[in-house]
Amino acid sequence: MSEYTGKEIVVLEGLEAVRKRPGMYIGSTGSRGLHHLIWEILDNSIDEHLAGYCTEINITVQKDGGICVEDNGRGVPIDIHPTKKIPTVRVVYTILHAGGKFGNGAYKVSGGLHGVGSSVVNALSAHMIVEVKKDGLIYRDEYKNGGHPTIPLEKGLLPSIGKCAKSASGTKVTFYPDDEIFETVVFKAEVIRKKLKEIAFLNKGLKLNYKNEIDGDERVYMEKYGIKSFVNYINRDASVLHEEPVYIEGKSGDIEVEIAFQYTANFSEQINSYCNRINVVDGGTLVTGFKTALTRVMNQYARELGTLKEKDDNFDGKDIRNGLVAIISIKHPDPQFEGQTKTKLGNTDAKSAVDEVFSTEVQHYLDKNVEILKKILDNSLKSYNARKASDKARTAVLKQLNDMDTKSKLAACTSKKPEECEVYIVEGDSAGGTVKTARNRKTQAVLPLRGKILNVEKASLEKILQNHEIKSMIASFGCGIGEEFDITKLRYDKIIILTDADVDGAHISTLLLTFFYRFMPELIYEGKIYRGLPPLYKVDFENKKLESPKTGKKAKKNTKHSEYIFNDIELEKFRKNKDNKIISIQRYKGLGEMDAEQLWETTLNPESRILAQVSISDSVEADDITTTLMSSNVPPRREFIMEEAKYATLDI
Ligand code: TSJ
Repeated sequence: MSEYTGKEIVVLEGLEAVRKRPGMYIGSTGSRGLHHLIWEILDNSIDEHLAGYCTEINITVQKDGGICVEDNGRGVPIDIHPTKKIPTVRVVYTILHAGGKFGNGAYKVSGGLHGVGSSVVNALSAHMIVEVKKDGLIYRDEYKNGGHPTIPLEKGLLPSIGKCAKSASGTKVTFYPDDEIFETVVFKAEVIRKKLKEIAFLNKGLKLNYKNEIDGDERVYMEKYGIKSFVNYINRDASVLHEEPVYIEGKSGDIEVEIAFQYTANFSEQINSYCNRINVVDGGTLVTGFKTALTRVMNQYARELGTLKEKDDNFDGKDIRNGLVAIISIKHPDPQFEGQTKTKLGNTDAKSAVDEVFSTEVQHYLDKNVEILKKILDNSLKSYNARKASDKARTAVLKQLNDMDTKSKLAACTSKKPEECEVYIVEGDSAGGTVKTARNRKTQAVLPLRGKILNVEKASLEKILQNHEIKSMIASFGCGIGEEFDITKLRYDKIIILTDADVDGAHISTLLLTFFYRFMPELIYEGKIYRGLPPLYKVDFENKKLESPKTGKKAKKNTKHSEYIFNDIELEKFRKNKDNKIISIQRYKGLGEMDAEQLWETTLNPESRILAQVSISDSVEADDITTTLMSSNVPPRREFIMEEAKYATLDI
């Protein structure tokens, strides 16, 4: 113990500061902060990989609550630190801001703590052990209660605790988060797995061996094709214009550039960018370089191949990025992160490096893969034409809309108070007719649609705006579309889609929802869209236990009842109920089979109908990627969710 000098006490005061204000260093002392500890330790091994010395990392969630990270890099230096006069490894662990300041010219991951992570983790751990393998020997250092070393030094050096193969080297860290600091010290397997998947995508060829001793799970994360696989993963459910993502790599000066991209049939664009494996959420120079180069190269090709004629304007960048999914990953020796949240890359040399590498390499690639080039140009041309047509079409259509009311088949309601009005959009003229008879004329309007409605994902804007059904809807709602949309002008409190309960009906309602989502998304966000749920069955039955509809008393003998049933599960439950003696089951094939009275009772009457409100939710998959990976520049996968407002079947 005599070896501990006054200096070390000052050192530990540094770590004490971390323990006093943990939030300042790791964001929070909740679950998020807890997991941050692992990322901080892992970052060191990933740095070692980036420096070219580490190919494999083992990550173990231990039964005793510890986390063990072990790499096969060079091993943290154990020699005496030139100024601190203690082993470098102990400097790394006990001196705040000491991390990453040794070594030479390697790419530094500046994920949050700029290399100070290891001492912060130590400060917030009840117990931490580090083992270094180097030159045939194993060294061990150990700390307790927030960074207090327990192992006495010998002549300023760590004693070796054993031998290993001469060729072996690496660093192994085991730490136990301090439960006096953290609100929870329980690690979540799924959070760790997601992070490892992200790391694997961004570090092509790096092998991550994950082992969870608590649930017995063991996995290997390794992506041989790196960001190319990442693009495949993002597009796993999308319809793609070319099977293989395009992959480009190259170097400009000391900046390394890697880009993978693939076109989908979607109308959105998604560009994720990373600098030194850190997600640059707000893009910056590396994204600008990519966009500039892509636009220039594609316009050049479009002229050469005659996709654009002499009289035509150039493609807009947006035309070319329609449907694009791209990952840009660069390595930069001195990244400058800008903006309030430090999530935008500022280095101008990153822009020129990406531009240079991308434009050169993508041309090599596309010259050899002309069929992909043609698909991209064709896709850009569609967007270009739609854009040109839409400016004209939009003005023309909006002018027409004013006198549409009379021409459309809308059966308006008499009330003009939006808060009490609703409009039923009904599949087919005949069902529409019945709804018109059955409805409450004061508050319920009806808009019958003929046949299938246009798929707005597949049609040009010009075509969409000429479509009669779509024009009818725009005119009836009264709130415009797109940029001119104004929800305060909406004439109805509820827009209710009513289709047959069959495959065609489901298809029509999906097409309608897609139209709303693309052109009037606020209607969905504001909860204005509903689906009416017509019953599937009407069951006539007897049941002694039920009260008599007339007297309200329990019936002495079997009493006849009718019940509408809205789905097969309900029907099954009904059948299993031994008290029910079923007389007959009528299956409704469509709305048209009900008479006006039945339709009112089951589907229109606000007192007894069942509505499902449509909302939009991010669909989260069990093994999907974390928020860091799919961060704010990435539109999450969206899906329509119907929430049934009322489940009960109704007794009549
Ligand atoms: F820092 C730490 F303790 F958190 C930690 C560091 C944890 C883990 C799991 C691994 C590491 C780590 C550090 N792995 N590999 C390294 N490499 C170095 O620190 C190192 C080794 C040699 C040289 C050199 O210039 O010779 C330079 C460095 C940065």
